[in-house]
Formats: sequence, structure tokens, C-alpha cells
Amino acid sequence: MSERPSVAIIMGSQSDWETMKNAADTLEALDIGYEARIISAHRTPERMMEFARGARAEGFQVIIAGAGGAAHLPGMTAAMTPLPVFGVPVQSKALSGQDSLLSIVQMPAGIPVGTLAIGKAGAINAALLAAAVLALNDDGIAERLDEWRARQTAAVADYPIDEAP
Ligand code: RP5
Repeated sequence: MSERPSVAIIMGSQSDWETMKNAADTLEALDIGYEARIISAHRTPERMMEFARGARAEGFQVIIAGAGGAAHLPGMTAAMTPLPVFGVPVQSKALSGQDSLLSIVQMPAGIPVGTLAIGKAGAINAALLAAAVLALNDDGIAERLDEWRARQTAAVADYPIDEAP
């Protein structure tokens, strides 16, 4: 995509990509430009600060941040940018993502992070929420989002069928 990507997808580790790829795939289905980067609040704090402080000037409009465990990335990023930040709790091995969820969702008043569900559903919904924000000022995205939702509705059968075991 030649246009400057409007969504940044950041994640704390390569191991988060399996989850965060669902956000990327959803943005691709909506023809929305994105850039995915590994940025760890713990292991690469300088990289996190540089990214968060410069994200708006880089041309990003929305940030999707995925992290697991003691998941500080979404909140720390939100503290250093005026852009909307959507946090995706990655499903951790030890606590199945409950640690990630609580770390991301319990922001003190003053610095918001829009927190999604744990795992794949959260990653997909973060992309759809980013699309909805961008659609406020982009009729093309608004149309593609409407079409995406209409296709989803049309794909739901009226009656259940027996599935192969
Ligand atoms: C977090 O620690 C990352 O977001 C990841 O979910 C978790 C585990 O990271 P790795 O040990 O797999 O690199 O910072």
C-alpha cells in the first residue's frame, strides 16, 4: 500500500504476532493501511518512548497495542501520545490472559486505553474499532466497514446443521 499507514499495530514480542495478525488481517480485509512493529515496554523501553512520542507526527491516527502478562505497553504508549490506543490482552500461558486483561483495562482516570477481549476476538475487534474511528472522516472506509458487516450478517445461517465429527 503506497499511502502512509494510518494504523500502527504494536506488540510486546514476536510471540504476540500469532494473535495480533488477526488485527492485521482484518485491516487488510478493509483495505486500511497499517504497520506492525515489535515494541516491548519492558525489554525495549527507549524504542517504546520514541515510537509513542513520534506516532502522531509519523502519520498514524490509531494505535493497536497487544501485550501479555504484565502488559504495560498499551498504557505506557497511551501516556505518551494523544492518539487513541486500543489494547489487546494476549492470552498468556500462566494465567490464560487474565493477567494481561487486568493489566490493560485497569487504567487510572486520565489516560484511557480502549480494552478489548482476550486473544483473537480482541485483535479482530480492535481492528474493527480502529476502522470505525477512521470511518468518521473517510467515506471509503465507512462504506467498506458497512459492507464487511453486511457480509458477516449474510453468513449467519437461519438453522443449525450437524457438523462432521
Ligand atoms: C510480554 O510478555 C509480551 O507481550 C508477551 O505477550 C509476553 C511473553 O513474551 P515472550 O517471552 O514470548 O517474548 O511482554
